[in-house]
Amino acid sequence: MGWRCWKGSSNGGRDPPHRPGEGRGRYVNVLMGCLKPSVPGLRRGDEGGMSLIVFPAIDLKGGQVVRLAEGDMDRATVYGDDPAAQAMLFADQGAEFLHVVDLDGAFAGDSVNGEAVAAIVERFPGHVQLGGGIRNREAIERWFDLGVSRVVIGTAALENPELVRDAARDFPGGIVVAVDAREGMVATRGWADVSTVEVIDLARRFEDAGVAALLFTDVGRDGLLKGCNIDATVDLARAVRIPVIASGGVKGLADIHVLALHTRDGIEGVITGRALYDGRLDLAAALSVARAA
Ligand code: AMZ
Repeated sequence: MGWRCWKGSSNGGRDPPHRPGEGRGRYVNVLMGCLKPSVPGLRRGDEGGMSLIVFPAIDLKGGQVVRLAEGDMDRATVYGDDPAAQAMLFADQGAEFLHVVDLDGAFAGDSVNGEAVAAIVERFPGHVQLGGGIRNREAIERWFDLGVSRVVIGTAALENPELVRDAARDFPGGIVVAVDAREGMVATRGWADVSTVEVIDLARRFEDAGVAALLFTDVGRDGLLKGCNIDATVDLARAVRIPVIASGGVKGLADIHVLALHTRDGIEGVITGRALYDGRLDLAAALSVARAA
């Protein structure tokens, strides 16, 4: 099999995404620990895994590491031109998981920063979660083949839900659905389009599909350091049985701390970008707070 998400081999067949032996046990444990109490036989915390996953973010635009404000490509701050080096910096600070977005890809509907993604996957010793422009089966399989651990699907989740359902069935643990919200409504195509579908409705469509997680981003806060929209994130997590990853607006350690207190509600992780790059949030401290809660 060419794919490399973590379902499929040991313990009922899960095997590592791409680096044999590295981190796989922890990731599987974390994921198992994130299943909510309503899932029979697998109660969160049974394995002792209550940590919030902190995903440092690397957003790619034109091969560079950037942060946008509210997803606007014209409001990009460039933080570097060596994405793989940035990934290694995060690894050096203790990151085991990375969230990578191909921003050009999200707008174009196909991979644009593939070379940079490949370089990151090649050098980052942990697990890479990738989104942006992944809209068909071929793209999904290509990224798993390359060593990506989880793929994030946003636009296609709204426009082609069968793609997500089939992939979630075939690559258990490997598919994350992005629910990007502009004032509660689902935004797609680089957040340039806003649909008439409410976030919660989109989330519920995948309730029984076997997706690994929902990635909830409050677009109106993204890159603005306003603080994460904890209430909306927790509401979503409580409304579905799928683990939820919080994103958008994280400004400091307090966000991490509060989200970590909500792991029992189904919050699996948090994505943070600008706060790290601007030096407002220390990654090692965030990882430590996330583990301690
Ligand atoms: O910042 C943006 N304009 C943006 C962004 N960060 N647009 C899309 N995305 C991210 C989503 C998700 O992770 O949060 O890209 C992914 C979805 O891409 P797609 O191509 O599947 O809709």
